[in-house]
Amino acid sequence: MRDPVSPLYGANLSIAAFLKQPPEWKSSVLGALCFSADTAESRMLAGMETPCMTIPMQRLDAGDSICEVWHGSGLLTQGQCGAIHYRHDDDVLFGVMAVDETAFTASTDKTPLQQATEAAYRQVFALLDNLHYPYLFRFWNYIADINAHSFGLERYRQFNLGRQDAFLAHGRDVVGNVPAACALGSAQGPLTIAFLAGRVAPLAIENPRQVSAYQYPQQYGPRSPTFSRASLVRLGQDEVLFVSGTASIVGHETLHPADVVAQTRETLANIAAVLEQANQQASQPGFNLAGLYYKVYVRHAADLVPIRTELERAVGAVPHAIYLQADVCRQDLLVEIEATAGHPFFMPGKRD
Ligand code: 3EB
Repeated sequence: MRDPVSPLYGANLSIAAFLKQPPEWKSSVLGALCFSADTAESRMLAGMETPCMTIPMQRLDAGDSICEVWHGSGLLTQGQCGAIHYRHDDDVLFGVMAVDETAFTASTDKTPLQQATEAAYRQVFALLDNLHYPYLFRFWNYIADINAHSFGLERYRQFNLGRQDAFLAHGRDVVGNVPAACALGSAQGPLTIAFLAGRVAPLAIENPRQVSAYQYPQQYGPRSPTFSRASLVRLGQDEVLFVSGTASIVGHETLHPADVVAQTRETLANIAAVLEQANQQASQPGFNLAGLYYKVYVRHAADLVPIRTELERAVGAVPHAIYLQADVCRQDLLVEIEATAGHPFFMPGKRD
């Protein structure tokens, strides 16, 4: 079970189990990201007071739906501001938003998705400025048809334009001190964004094997993606590490196109390198592959078994991992893996 003094911790459980938790348990929930919900579950989640984001991605390793639930501590306050639903305690704020890009019309210089992204991120930054949670720990980004091209540009690249413009508009750093993130493609649905922010600055961690994403060259799009490889957050005695979506990229290039096993190995070598950097900065170094809670985004469902086999081999045990079918933000990437570490996760009843 968790350390009872931990001010921020997560839990992974099915949506059915989440909905059935007692009120005392739910009262400390800041919010949740829910995957593989059926129609009835989506309706129930939408009716909850807690900010819950549903992402239309199929879970591959089990029939169950899955919720990543973040708990805070003490008195929680919730609210709604524009498209954002949020809940916070004294230290941490969790927010979710869904933005329909069809509400925007293409202008001469900005595509609808770019405008939707910029508007969404500007709303996040304005809210965090107003409520005094200025430091972003982590973003989750889900974009329909992420690899499709429109207006002469891949949609992920349109997203990167809007995201960076919002950072710049709010005077935020676009290199160095930037949050951890992931960006995945779903088959349909609005632009969906979740975030965790707080009142202490996290440490942004980079990977010496990789060019920082915010320094990717122009060949990957007119604007570089604005994220760090990981963020290390110190909250009281606890340290929580958010490892961004990680893929088979060395330097700035995709390695092992069309080889899912080699891509998974390279991805895990990247995560191991990020952990090594984190351990150099952590007050309690001890992050390791076996201690992570993984979310594995698999482009082709048929690749589940080889990816899972490689992850188990690298971890040396059965990892805490959830596998979801998703598109990854470069056409040649077959897998992307994100993770959380610290001692932040526990499972009510069972592990994973
Ligand atoms: C990469 O390393 C893979 O645009 O927010 C991973 C994590 C990736 C976050 C983002 C993109 C993002 O470039 C893709």
